[in-house]
Amino acid sequence: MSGMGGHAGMSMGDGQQDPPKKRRTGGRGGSSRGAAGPRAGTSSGARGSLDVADRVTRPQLVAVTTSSLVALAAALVFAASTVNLSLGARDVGGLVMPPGMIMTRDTPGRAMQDMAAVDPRTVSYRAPADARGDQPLEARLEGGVKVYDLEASVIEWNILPYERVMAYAFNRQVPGPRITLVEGDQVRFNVTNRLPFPTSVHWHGLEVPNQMDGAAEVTQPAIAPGATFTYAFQVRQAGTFFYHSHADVDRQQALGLYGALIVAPQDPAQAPQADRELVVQLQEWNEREGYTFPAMPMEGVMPNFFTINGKSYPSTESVPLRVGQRLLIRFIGSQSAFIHPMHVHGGPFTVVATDGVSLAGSARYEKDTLNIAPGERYDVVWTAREPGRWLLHCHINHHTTNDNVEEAGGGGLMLVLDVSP
Ligand SMILES: [Cu+2]
Repeated sequence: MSGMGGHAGMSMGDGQQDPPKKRRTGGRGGSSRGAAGPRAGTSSGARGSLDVADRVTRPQLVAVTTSSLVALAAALVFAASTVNLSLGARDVGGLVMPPGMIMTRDTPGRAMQDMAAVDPRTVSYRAPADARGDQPLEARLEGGVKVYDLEASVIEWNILPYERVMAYAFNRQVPGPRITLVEGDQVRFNVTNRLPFPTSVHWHGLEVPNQMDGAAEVTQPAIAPGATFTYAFQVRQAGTFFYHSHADVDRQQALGLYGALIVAPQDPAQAPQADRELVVQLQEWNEREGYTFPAMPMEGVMPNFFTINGKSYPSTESVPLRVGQRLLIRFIGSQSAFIHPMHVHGGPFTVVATDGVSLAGSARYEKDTLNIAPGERYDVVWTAREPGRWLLHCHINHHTTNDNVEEAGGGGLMLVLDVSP
């Protein structure tokens, strides 16, 4: 168009006088059309006809507006029928969801927060690769009361030398430290919350005053980040118990907020007779692409790692025994989601207590496989009959693999009872 305008200007202007210069002048005229245009009648005539062509008619305007509105409405209807328009960045901003997880359009933001990966930015401590959980925690005596300090935080934890998870942990270990008490003890637990969200602690199986029961939003407000709550009570039972988070529990306990609480009877003769003890605390893990997700029933996502006392076989502890020795095994259903039929090779064991209640002699029974459901505890006594490496393992065979792979004869929920002659 500018070329045409330039030529039109040239023919009416200086064209006749000097043809050789015409191109140059015309060139300039074309580039400064604003000045040349108004003087050139033909040029302004051409513009007038263009304006007429550009003029929008009312039917055109109506047609374009209507089709735009229809397209906008269709897009909204399509979006509303395929995605959840009620979710906002405030609900899901920064969340990493498990790969393969099935999410429908009515999955609420709160549910997504519950199932999302541990945020790596919240990790405040990286445990040494060979660190062990379930370490004894010593009490501080204050006026006859046994005082314990528990602190919850987000840590990195090795379940295998090559497999590091992000965990929620008491006192920077998975499981949390072992509390050993005697029936009748007065105890005080100062629980400090170093997690970036509220938590609480429940004393599973213990008879405590209701306000000490630790059920967040039911018996107490959850402990805010940075705050400390003190639980104080007298221990009136003896047996195998455990403690665990009771706030957002399907996420927090599944990610490691639990620990053993063993209470010895006042009369040692009432304790199960054994030469050695083994505490077995179970846990499932969802570890995918470097992210740790809480192990809970999620559509499309199953746990792929399993631990006894915070380690997967072959990193689980081996238990040295001699032929004839009796091993007291305290199974604790500290896992969150699945049932584990725990089996011991080399002969049956005797169940001597269930859920912290000692069984009378006539009620004791023999088993070699025991279903350990979440929350349950079983005390069993196993006698080493023959020398050798005897396995203790879950009999859901997938639970004795590490990310579906067997190494050194198994994985996950498995350990060796190493009996020498
Ligand atoms: Cu299992």
